[in-house]
Amino acid sequence: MHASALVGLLAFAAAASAIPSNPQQAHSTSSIHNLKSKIKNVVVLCMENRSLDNLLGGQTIKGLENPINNGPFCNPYNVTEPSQGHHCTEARDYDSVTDDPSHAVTGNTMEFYSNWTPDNDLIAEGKLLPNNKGFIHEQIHNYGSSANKSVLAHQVMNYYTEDQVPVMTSLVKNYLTFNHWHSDIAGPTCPNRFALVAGTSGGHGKNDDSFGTYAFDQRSIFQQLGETNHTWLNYWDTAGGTGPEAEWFSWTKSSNNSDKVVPITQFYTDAAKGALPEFSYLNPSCCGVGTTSMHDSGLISDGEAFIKKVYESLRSGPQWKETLFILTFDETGGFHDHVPPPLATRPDDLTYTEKAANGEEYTYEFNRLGGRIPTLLISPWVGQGFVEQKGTSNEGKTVSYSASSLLRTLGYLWDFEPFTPRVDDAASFEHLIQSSARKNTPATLPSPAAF
Ligand SMILES: *[C@@H]1O[C@H](CO)[C@@H](O)[C@H](O)[C@H]1NC(C)=O
Ligand SMILES: *[C@@H]1O[C@H](CO)[C@@H](O)[C@H](O)[C@H]1NC(C)=O
Ligand SMILES: *[C@@H]1O[C@H](CO)[C@@H](O)[C@H](O)[C@H]1NC(C)=O
Ligand SMILES: *[C@@H]1O[C@H](CO)[C@@H](O)[C@H](O)[C@H]1NC(C)=O
Ligand SMILES: *[C@H]1O[C@H](CO)[C@@H](O)[C@H](O)[C@H]1NC(C)=O
Repeated sequence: MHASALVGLLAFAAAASAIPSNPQQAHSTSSIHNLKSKIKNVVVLCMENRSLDNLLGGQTIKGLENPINNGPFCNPYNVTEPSQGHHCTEARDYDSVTDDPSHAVTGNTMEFYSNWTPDNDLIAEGKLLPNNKGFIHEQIHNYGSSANKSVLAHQVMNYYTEDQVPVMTSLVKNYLTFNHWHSDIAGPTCPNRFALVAGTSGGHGKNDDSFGTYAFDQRSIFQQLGETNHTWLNYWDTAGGTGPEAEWFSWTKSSNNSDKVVPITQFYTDAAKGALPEFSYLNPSCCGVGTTSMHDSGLISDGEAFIKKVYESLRSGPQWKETLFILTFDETGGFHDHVPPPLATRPDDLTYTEKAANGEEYTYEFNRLGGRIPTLLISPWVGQGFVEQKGTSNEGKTVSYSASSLLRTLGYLWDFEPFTPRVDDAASFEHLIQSSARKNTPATLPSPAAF
């Protein structure tokens, strides 16, 4: 065993509040075999725009690094003028925030580096590290002329308490939560959703007009499964707002698979009948009052109601005992998280350039991840109340998980090679599947709390 793998294993054992009965090694023949023998259906639900410290900041479970366990964490109002005051993470957040924090590439860059246009060479050499101190500054820059600065600081720094998000709290206590899962792209929604299903955003750094038009010729998980006779459906909320990702790829249209994009109402009936495909990809609705993604101006409690409905449909359906439900988010939405995003392997040689708020051009080289996002594994085959720390790359390096970890792991389940170098170097998580099924998974989740 590699020394680094041993260290990883020790850290893993020390951090765990409940150790799974078979803590196997990632990327090993035995863990892959175990995954393939237990899991027949994978369900992925990608919600919108919440950081780990924001949504799970009040979860008291051991091993989760967040404001209630390790904070408070503070940001200045102004990164160059500390005398203008600061705000530290506090319990209790809003059910809905109307001043949508920036999650553009350069907005994210300010949030992480206190600078819209940092020196990329220093970043790549590891000489310039992010400190996650620019969240309030960016919010005040965008909204400070018309809004109360103290309110703006609360919006990006505060966190949800366990009783504000009872559905998430129950899932954290009953299933497996990643402590170090980052979005793949330090930018907004669509590039992150692209990377989640294709291992790259194809050089896209903003939600441009090419999304939704079958424009991309990158290989997606949909094409991969379709060409190898695995079944899939992209269930989407026809109210719209996110995805449906399958409609972003030229293959879906040219291979006549557009009919695999179906309304989310069919998900509930398929789950009840035991007719879910091997891969179900779910799109919540976005953005605004009455939508389900948790994207701000939509209610957190409406997002919780949606997650509860998806969970209970799976839990009461005949396929539950072979199902792995992965609940994740696209990106942090500009909400504070205190863990600096690490560097990561570039997926390809593409770059993305945009004009920053200081008037300068900034080029993002896709060589670093975005902030931490909540990601949970939900299945009778995962540990109860388990917090996973960092993972292991195929070469035995200890690395943070990211959206690419999904494709790395699905490649083991359904026999395909990593789509990009980023996916190749990602930590997989098939070793978190246990060898025996739990019998104590809750049939229902608590009701969401509107506030
Ligand atoms: C920060 O302070 C500087 C210097 O006073 C000022 O020019 C800048 O506009 C301030 N930025 C924000 C976001 O308040
Ligand atoms: C801003 O909001 C805070 C509450 O967070 C309040 O105490 C303060 O009076 C407000 N300031 C102004 C100028 O309205
Ligand atoms: C998929 O199924 C088709 C039709 O039955 C068959 O011709 C093809 O060889 C199969 N492909 C794979 C990769 O199994
Ligand atoms: C897709 O459907 C069209 C129209 O029915 C047909 O002409 C074409 O051959 C189909 N393509 C594939 C890849 O099956
Ligand atoms: C969140 O999602 C919206 C809608 O897709 C998108 O416009 C935005 O860039 C994302 N990020 C934030 C911080 O809202």
